[in-house]
Amino acid sequence: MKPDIVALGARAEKMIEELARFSAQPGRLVRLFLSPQHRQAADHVAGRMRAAGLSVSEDALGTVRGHWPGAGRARKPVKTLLIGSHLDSVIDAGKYDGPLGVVAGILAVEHLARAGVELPFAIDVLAFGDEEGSRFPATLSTSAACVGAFDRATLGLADADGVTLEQAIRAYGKDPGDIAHCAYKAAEVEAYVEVHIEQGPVLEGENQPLGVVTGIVGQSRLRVAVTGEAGHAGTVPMNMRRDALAGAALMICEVERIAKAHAGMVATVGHVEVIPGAVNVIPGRVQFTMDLRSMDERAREAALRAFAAAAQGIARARKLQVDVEPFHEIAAVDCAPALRRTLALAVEDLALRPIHLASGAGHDAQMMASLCPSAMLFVRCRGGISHNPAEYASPADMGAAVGAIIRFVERHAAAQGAAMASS
Ligand code: HGY
Ligand code: MN
Ligand code: MN
Repeated sequence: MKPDIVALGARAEKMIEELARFSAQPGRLVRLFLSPQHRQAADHVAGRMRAAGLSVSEDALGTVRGHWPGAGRARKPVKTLLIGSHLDSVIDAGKYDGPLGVVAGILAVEHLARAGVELPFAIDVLAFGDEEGSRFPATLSTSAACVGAFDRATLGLADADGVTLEQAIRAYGKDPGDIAHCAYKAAEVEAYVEVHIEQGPVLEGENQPLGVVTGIVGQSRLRVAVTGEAGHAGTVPMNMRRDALAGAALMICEVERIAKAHAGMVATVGHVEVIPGAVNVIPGRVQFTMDLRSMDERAREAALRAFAAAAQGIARARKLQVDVEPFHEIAAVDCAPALRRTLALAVEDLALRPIHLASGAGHDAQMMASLCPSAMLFVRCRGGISHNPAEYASPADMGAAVGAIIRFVERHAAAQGAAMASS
């Protein structure tokens, strides 16, 4: 049964709109890990999974898992192909970043089930809840639990209201003691594939709807605290000041200079807090975050060392104290070559030209790659805009993505010589 990608695109758009309603704030999309809005979105996704013929469960960190046996009459235990993405969002987010991958997985499996396609593996569609790290100063915790790499030290991390991750898990109705049971065994898993809006301008520039991801950048997130001395803005002579913000400003310029000095590297200072933050007080303390990314691991490590040295030098010259605290680190990963080839063939089956590109954004696929071969399919992003309510993927492109995932699954199964599409 050939998928109707126009109809699939329209349904994807409708499901995306349905999920976009679950936000903590009117007028903008804010959906944080283990929040009431996460609960609403998870329940909605569970309903859509059941309607698609999947059996639904939820693990100890709230990941919704839709299971389709797929393997029909296979007698021997089969592996499971994982298709997923995340439901949580950044603050004032676009509505496609994350949900598109969950919706695409549900629609693809629903089509395969209704077409009676028999596969040599089962499929789990996964809706993760913590890819963005918008609530707690950690990220990828739900996919980390699925690969058996959850860091229990993060249970003590607190959100902006002082609620710890452990308290939030319990308030969500789960038991942190069960997190170990979230993990898949590597021997049970076939592969992981994720559909995601590109969040960049490459596909639009190539005038193509779909891209096959070659690899995902390595990432370091740090908190930098600069301590000087608060003082009266009118009475302290300039040469006697220990102005934490003036020092931090020079350090932030170093972030930009160092990133520009390394090809392909990006670095961002996204949050700055000035204390006490009064117009007539010399800032006594500044805290800022730093997000540094590169496909080149050695360059990323060298850049971190260069920044630490520069920050210490500025602090010494201005009699300030600077503390640099890494709080998130994940290595660059290459997507599995065999899966990339199958994805590219699946895109060509739709008479489209697959574009091969790296991901500057982090994804759950980066974590899943430590468990099994992993790959990503990107969907064209209007203007390359993301982490912004203007983010947009067209129904036609989303339909093509679902069609490509359907073909990917069939090709992957056929490659094992076991697919038996029903008539
Ligand atoms: O920051 C990222 O790259 C992802 O959107 N969390
Ligand atoms: Mn995302
Ligand atoms: Mn994101």
